[in-house]
Amino acid sequence: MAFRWKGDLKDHHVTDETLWLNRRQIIGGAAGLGLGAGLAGLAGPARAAEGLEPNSWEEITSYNNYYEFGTDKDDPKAYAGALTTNPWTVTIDGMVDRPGDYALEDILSQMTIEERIYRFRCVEAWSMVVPWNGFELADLLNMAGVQSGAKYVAFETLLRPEEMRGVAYPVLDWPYVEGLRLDEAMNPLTLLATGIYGKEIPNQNGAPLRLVVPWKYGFKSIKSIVRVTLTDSEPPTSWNKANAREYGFYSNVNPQVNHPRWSQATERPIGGGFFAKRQPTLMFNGYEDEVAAMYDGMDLSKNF
Ligand SMILES: Nc1nc2c(c(=O)[nH]1)N[C@H]1C(S)=C(S)[C@@H](COP(=O)(O)O)O[C@H]1N2
Ligand SMILES: [Mo]
Repeated sequence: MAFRWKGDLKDHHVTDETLWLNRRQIIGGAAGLGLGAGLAGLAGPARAAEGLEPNSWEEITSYNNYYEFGTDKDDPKAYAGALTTNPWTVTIDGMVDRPGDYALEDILSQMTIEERIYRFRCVEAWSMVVPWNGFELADLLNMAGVQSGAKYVAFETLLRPEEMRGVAYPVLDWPYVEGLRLDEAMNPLTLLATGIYGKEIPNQNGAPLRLVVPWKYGFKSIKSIVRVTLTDSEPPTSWNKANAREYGFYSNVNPQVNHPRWSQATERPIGGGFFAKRQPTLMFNGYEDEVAAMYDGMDLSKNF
């Protein structure tokens, strides 16, 4: 297998800048939450490359940003266990043919769960490599039937103060909201994750359903999604509302466009220790071949 169940960036810095996407079909259908048993006998990768070494389970699940549970990196692991994720309903509304409140199990029964090993780059200039399990957002949108006038997709995180100790503080304007342009949402890289390392996604990582947009800064990858709305106008996004000068709608990873308060040219790989060698940040986080065409003709320093 190209995939190794080991993550140790101390020994394996990511050097392969070529196409690395490991896209194996794992299993589809309602059994999607019980992924562990499905990992043998996978279909061959549609596109694969060596070189991306996933972080460990421990690293991925104990160094998190999920402000609904607190703003320290270890708060989500400590407090997100309070969140009830079953039953879970996702409302799909706006410009779709089949709006409604969809039970997550009904959604999963129609989706194909795959494994995707993606780079993950936070705007704070740290990074990981995560072996996600999930399905393409495009498949969910096609299930609901996107109407012709729709141009954007808006997402909303659950807001349940009795289970989310962090929302007592007005750090952000709750609920957490995010958005994508429709072509970004339909891009085959854009994933709705339900698992990590073949296990159910932990609460601190956004259970039971979180977005993963690997060429954008991590804050676009909204967690614990309860609403998906198709619209014809650019939706508000939490970090842009909090500080529009620092966080734009697009938030594509770009080593040439610095954050007003720090450089985005390099990043600190998690797992290498605090004094680990920084590594260069890649244009579109290494996914330039797959996504650059969507931004042809756009000034990326203005549309940051
Ligand atoms: N609802 C919600 N989604 C969120 C966040 C958050 O605070 N609340 N933090 C974002 C940020 S800044 C990052 S870097 C990633 C972190 O994902 P991880 O904890 O799985 O690494 O989640 C994103 N999604
Ligand atoms: Mo982030």
